[in-house]
Amino acid sequence: MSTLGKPTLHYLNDSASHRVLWALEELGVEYNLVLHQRIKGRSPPELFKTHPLGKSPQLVLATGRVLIESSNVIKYLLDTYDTEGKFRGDGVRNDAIREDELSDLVSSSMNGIMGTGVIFLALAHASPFFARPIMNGIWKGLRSAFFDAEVEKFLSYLDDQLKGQEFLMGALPGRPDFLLTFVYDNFEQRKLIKTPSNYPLVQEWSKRCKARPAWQRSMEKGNGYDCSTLGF
Ligand SMILES: N[C@@H](CCC(=O)N[C@@H](CS)C(=O)NCC(=O)O)C(=O)O
Repeated sequence: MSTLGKPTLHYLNDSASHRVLWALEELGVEYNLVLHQRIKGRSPPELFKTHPLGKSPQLVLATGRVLIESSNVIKYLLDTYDTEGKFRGDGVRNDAIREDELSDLVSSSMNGIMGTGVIFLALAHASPFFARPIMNGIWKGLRSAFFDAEVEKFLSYLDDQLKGQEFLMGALPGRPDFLLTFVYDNFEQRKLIKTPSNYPLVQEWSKRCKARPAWQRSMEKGNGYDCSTLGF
């Protein structure tokens, strides 16, 4: 740790950066934390001083290099600090290919579906009152034609992947678990899952993540994590 220097996490309230904060706590990394507050749902100007995209999370290494994209940041943290591979699975079912595959599934495929839901909810919310019924009608149609079935497919798949193990990578949370929290919390808290009880193992998994002392420390250290708000 001392030879590397402390990395600095730029954390935005109610955002994907929470999963990096949780990972830092799980791994016992010494780090600096800079808390940013959304302005009208978006990043404040300070986040653009460290990276031109102004997104969060951003992890600034002691060398000054700035890492972005949660999956990339968490992979860096695991590669650097999980020297015994405790959070990388037992190597049998839970191997490196599974770690990449499930991480991509969560942060690309599922995140894309989640984004569609978030945009439609925001559009309905921002529409003038007379246009709202039309937007809500379009959203309802999209849900029954496509969205609900996609969510169902992904959550059923993950439920199956959790059979016989507590986390997606085994006995401890791994990269896909860190990533999934934000995506699942968005689906769940924004009421985008038609029948949450159809995925009992995912529901238990979510409770298990939040019961971990490292999760609780991350909640105390951050400046809020509520996915039901209408920010981007
Ligand atoms: N794919 C990126 C997403 C980063 C991202 O879009 N973060 C959002 C918060 S969830 C953000 O910074 N939003 C503020 C804005 O764009 O103004 C990741 O996984 O880290």
